[in-house]
Amino acid sequence: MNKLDLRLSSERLFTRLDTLGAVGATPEGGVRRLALSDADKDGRDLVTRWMKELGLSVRIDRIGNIFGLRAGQESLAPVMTGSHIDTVFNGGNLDGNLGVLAGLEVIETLNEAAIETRRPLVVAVFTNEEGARFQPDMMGSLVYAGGYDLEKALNTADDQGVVLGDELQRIGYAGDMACGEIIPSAFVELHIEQGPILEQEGVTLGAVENLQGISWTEVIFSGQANHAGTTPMHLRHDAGYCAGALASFIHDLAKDIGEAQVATIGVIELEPNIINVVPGRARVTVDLRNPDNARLVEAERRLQVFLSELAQAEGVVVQTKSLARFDPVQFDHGIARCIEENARALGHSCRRMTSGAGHDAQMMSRICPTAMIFTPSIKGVSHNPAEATTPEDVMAGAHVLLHTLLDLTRD
Ligand code: HGY
Ligand code: MN
Ligand code: MN
Repeated sequence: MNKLDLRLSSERLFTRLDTLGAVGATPEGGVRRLALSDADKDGRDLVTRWMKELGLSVRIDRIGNIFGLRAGQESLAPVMTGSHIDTVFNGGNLDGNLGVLAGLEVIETLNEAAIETRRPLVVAVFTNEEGARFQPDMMGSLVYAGGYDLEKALNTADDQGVVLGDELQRIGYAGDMACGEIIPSAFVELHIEQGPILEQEGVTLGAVENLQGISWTEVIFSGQANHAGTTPMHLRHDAGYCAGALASFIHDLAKDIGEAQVATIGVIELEPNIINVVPGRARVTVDLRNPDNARLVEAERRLQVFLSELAQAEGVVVQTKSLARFDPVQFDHGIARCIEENARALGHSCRRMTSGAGHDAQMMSRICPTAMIFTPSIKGVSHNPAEATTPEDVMAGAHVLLHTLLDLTRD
């Protein structure tokens, strides 16, 4: 079969993307489907309905991961694709959704063409990839891959004290399948790049061969709330100042370590958060990433030294808690090459890439050969309602996914 003969339906794929994107739509044109929220439930219900309409048998595991299974001619370990449908607080419509819905479009196209595959195919929807509500991120795939204790995950509380396991029960996705029951022969995830490289270089697709290390830390500064007018500067124990000093420090730290090091203060919460009160307490989150683990460890070490010196100087108590720590990951070279070859056979430019973002694929690489396909992000923007990719690039990625999955089912 000539690869160009088998065509996915862009109309179906974009209709599904738009329909799912309307679930949890925000006034700013973004999407808010925080993990295990009502909107996430509605999104899950929609996707599982589509899976059943496509004749997939749907299984749900104990952390709420969803699997749509298409039988193969032989009962072998399946080839798996998929991603996530939970979002950040005001995210875009492609992050995660593209990987899940392109997987369903592949299934529908194979059904229409009455193509049976040697190996079964599975489309997965992993729970809580974003970690926006419950940490760590990539939680569902991490538990699935045996990297995180299921009970610990089920007992995780969000910042309102709501427990993950209770939410799974409430939305009806506390499944009975054991986590890790289906060990795929290979896992391939289609995802938007969420960065500027492909667009800047004018390259259509990325064959992702590795993914950087991630370190999430929660920092609590406990000082002394006091009057903003009567408290002399030398008598203050100002948690608000400490939060600001930390933000400035990690910005400079990233520049000092250089190259691929990135550092982000995503959350600063001050108490009592009143104009005329010196903050007595501050909660700050630090996101450090580097593809080189030794440099990431160095960044973490320097952060801790800075915090203890700051505590000393300002007379505040500092508590830190690791929210996530993942080493850099190498993907499967053979699958990355297969992605590249399919891209070129379909007439698309393609380059090897490192992923700056975390993905479910990084967890699945713990249990099976894994790689990713990236499509460009316009202006490199993501985790933002402005997140976008041209329809041509979306379809280029989806067709490379189709043929890469077909190749892998023949192995
Ligand atoms: O944090 C990440 O990189 C992913 O979007 N969860
Ligand atoms: Mn994602
Ligand atoms: Mn994301």
